Amino acid sequence: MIRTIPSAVFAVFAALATPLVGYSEPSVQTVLDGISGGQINASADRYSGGTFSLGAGQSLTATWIEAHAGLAGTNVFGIYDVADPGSLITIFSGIPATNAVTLEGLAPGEYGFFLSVDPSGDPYTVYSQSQLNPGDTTMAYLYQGTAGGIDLGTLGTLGLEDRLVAFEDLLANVGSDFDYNDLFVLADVSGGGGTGGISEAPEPASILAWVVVALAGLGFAVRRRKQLAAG
Ligand SMILES: [Ca+2]
Ligand SMILES: [Ca+2]
Repeated sequence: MIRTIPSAVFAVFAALATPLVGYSEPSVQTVLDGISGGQINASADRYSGGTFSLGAGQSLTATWIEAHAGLAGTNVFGIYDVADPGSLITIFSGIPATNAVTLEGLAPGEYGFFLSVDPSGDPYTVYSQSQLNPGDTTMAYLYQGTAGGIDLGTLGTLGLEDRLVAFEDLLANVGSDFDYNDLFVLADVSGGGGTGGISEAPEPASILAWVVVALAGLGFAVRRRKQLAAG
């Protein structure tokens, strides 16, 4: 199923995605304030890396929020099975035309986020599990929601099982500024048997069974959250 993103919403993201030369980049806190209305503290609430869980029958809707990086146009974002970090599932390549993508049919288990970066013809991939990065460097801040859910407006609701991811794209050896505002993505876990996606044990299963079943608009994502909250 393909849904059309409401034009007004798309216009907002298109504006955010426009490269601006010489502008002053917003801090992680500024971005989070814009997303959550001040409900998330960039420092106190953050996890320095981490993962998320998918239970049986649960789906993941990833929403590309904004990026503040010179390489935003070529950075590749996705997820990987913690049991097999070499197997990457690409979700967004560069600045996507469609901001929200839903993945269904993923094997239950523990997943991490990756960002593939090519700063100078020497590409690399960094992971939300810091121990997978050179020098165990934290390259992603993760923000978890609450049982009641943090209202993120048009983006939906950040529940316990969901993650808001803030990536740093550059490693130290290529001149990183470690501002962690290079890409923001909301990972919204929904559906399934109401396990919350938290307690499922990691499973060494193949992730080959996944399929992209929908390119969902933001309205769709919001409805999914409301259904989950109601259920
Ligand atoms: Ca940046
Ligand atoms: Ca950066």
